[in-house]
Amino acid sequence: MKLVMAIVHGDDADMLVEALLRKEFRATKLASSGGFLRRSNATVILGVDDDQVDAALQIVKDNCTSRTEVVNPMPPIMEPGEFYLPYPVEVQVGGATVFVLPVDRFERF
Ligand code: 2BA
Repeated sequence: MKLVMAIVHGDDADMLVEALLRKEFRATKLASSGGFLRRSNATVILGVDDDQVDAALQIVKDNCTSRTEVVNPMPPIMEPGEFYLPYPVEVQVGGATVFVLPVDRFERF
């Protein structure tokens, strides 16, 4: 068994979970936020049999879209009289960042 952890855009998470459930995967959606952008995203975790990992990843791929986000960089520490004109920077956020981990043991009580 494997644990698939997919960090996805918040706007894609519900559709992804629905698509997974339609194919009879079990999934949990956790609220999370990215360390770099500090914006909320979602982490979808699912325990799957080894031979179902590729099918699960395909559903993630089909339901998650990459996006361009605009970030306003933090202004530097300024000396009196210095002038700083902040300009927004574009960052490409992937459709999904996925980790596949081995599961030592799985129980449902
Ligand atoms: P964030 O950390 O908010 O990162 C959002 C996007 O900002 C990243 O998209 C990447 O394009 C850019 N970025 C991140 N760190 C950067 C840096 N140090 N310098 C320049 N640009 C940077 P993705 O790579 O698609 O990541 C989307 C989200 O997936 C991340 O949100 C984070 O929540 C998660 N993530 C990505 N890689 C991860 C990793 N190795 N471990 C844990 N979480 C990860």
